[in-house]
Amino acid sequence: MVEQAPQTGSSRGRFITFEGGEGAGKSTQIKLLAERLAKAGQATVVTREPGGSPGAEIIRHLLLSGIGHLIGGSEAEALLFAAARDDHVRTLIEPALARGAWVLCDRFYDSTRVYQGKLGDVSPALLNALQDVTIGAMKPDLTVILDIPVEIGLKRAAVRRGAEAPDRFEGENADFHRKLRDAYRQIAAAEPERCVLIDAEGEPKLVADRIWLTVQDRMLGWPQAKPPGKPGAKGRGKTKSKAKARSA
Ligand code: Z5A
Repeated sequence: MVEQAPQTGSSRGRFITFEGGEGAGKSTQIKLLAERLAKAGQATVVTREPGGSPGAEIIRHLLLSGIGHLIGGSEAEALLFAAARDDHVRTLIEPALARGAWVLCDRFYDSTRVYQGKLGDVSPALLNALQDVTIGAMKPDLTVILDIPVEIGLKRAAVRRGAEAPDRFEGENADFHRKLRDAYRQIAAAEPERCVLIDAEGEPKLVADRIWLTVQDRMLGWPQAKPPGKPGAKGRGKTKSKAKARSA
């Protein structure tokens, strides 16, 4: 966890989650958004799942080693992810939001829905029950889904990994990653109020500009300039602000 700026104000903070397939650039983009929010005077907490709190980081080691899957398949994994999330939400996310910080989280429950649900065949009933217990009504204010062709994402991840062995999830084949991408696109289409699908191809700064426009429009209530990466589209991106006040 990294706290980027001193706390200001007393209202409840904003909760943004980042999702996407392998190598989509979530960590890179969270860092860039945290820097921009800090410059805008917002206190931000950067965190991740699985992990983010001391207890959840211990469970992270088990999960990435593949032991959860080995003992009980996707259901056991879903239970372990839920245990980690429960600790993370209670000890880190809720307190940070309560003191008015923005929380930027690398993966959250959409990852469970996609990896353990869509790809692991864990039943919606179990997933819903786990979601009720771990997060209740505390849904993210915004979920940024980074969308990238599978081959590009896998190439990026391989470069970053270097000589290290792939973990339990990185070791899956290209077909798995294609289904993953489809599943995330379906979530984005089904929940447009909460989710935004962002084209994650291009230089990190360009992708960061795309995300920043959405954050300004949906959460800061600032008018948009022009959508980056679309020369000649000046002014087309102007929309009425959808900024919503989050109850304290
Ligand atoms: N999982 C699950 O199954 N169920 C759950 O409920 C949860 C998680 C919460 C956690 O892996 C695994 O747990 C995850 C799903 C599962 N498995 N997978 N795969 P993790 O935390 O170790 O890693 P990750 O979340 O998958 O992250 P990632 O995909 O490996 O990386 P990323 O954060 O999306 O990307 P990055 O680190 O920012 O960038 C990757 C490389 O690309 C790096 O070298 C960057 O410098 C480079 N990069 C980034 N952006 C760009 C651009 N724009 N151009 C060129 N190069 C770039």
